[in-house]
Amino acid sequence: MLRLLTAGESHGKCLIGILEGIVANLALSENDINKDLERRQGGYGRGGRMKIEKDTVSILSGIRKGKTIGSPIALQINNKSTEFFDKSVSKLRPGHADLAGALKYNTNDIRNILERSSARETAIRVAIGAICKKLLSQFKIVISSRVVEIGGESNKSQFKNIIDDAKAAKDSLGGIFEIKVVNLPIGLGSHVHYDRRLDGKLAQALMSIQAIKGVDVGLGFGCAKLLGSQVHDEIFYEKGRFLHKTNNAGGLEGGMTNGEPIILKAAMKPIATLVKPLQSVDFKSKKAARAFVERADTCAVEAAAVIGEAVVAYELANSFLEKIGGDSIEEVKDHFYYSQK
Ligand code: EPS
Repeated sequence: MLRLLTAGESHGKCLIGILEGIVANLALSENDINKDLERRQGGYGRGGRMKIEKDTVSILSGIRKGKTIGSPIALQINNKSTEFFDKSVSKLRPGHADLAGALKYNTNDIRNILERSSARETAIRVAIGAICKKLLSQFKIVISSRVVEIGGESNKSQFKNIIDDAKAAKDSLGGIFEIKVVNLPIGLGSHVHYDRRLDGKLAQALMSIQAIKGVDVGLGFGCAKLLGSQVHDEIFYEKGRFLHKTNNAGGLEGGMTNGEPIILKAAMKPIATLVKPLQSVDFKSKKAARAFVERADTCAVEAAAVIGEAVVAYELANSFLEKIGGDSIEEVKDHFYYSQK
């Protein structure tokens, strides 16, 4: 079983992650992680911050001679942009954690809230996810993502144009991304108790990404419009194995993997910091004010897709280790091949 804790503020010194429960003897380098960190920083529509940061990870513990040793893996990503950390903020930003966070944590300084609620935190979750992907790749399990829609537009050739238009209007855009996972064994997760259902865990993981407002599994909301005969995937037995020829269930039935690819979609709201700020209130004076703005991305759906891969990787690695078990990669492989006979 895996455990994970992250710490760090957007403009503080660094982001920290500790991943506990990764088996011993898994080959792992900083480069395995840096590839995904670079992908997360990309995508058309990012703002000035991504020109400042060049995220690379330091592995502080858990690795010797290029392999995991079974102990907790501690990771660090340094922030370059730390210049705002001591500057106070009082103008609430609609769509952010600012209002509820300031009331809840009893502060007049919105920066106490915005620093941790920022999506900057996802850099360390992507680093953790890269380790989980490396583990899953030993079993040919591959996680990929694609952007499906930006601002309601699904024609990929138009993405750049509509992002340019939103930027020119000092506005922002959201969209939809899809996560696909192939080669999963049957039976990860369980139907026996609500908190063991894998679809629920994956939905929570995706919803935990900043700005995600909806998650679909397979046909998702589309199921509700159709007849049962149009939705449920018929079962076949061919060449010694059970299979489905359609995948409306998105690879998950009864809270368990059913052997087909997992297909998940997540809807991201437009970036909440607007360069042309919305009407709001100054938290200290209670007077009407325009929302606070320092810097902002126009659109970050491509980055969110990479983050989606990472949070799904963590949940799947956890469910995989729970089912297959073992303390070293050799032991997990033995258990896995035995379980697949
Ligand atoms: C974010 C605001 C922006 C984004 C940031 C998330 O940062 P800044 O205020 O420093 O310009 O760039 O995302 C990242 C730093 C990142 O690494 O993805 C926010 O308010 O959530």
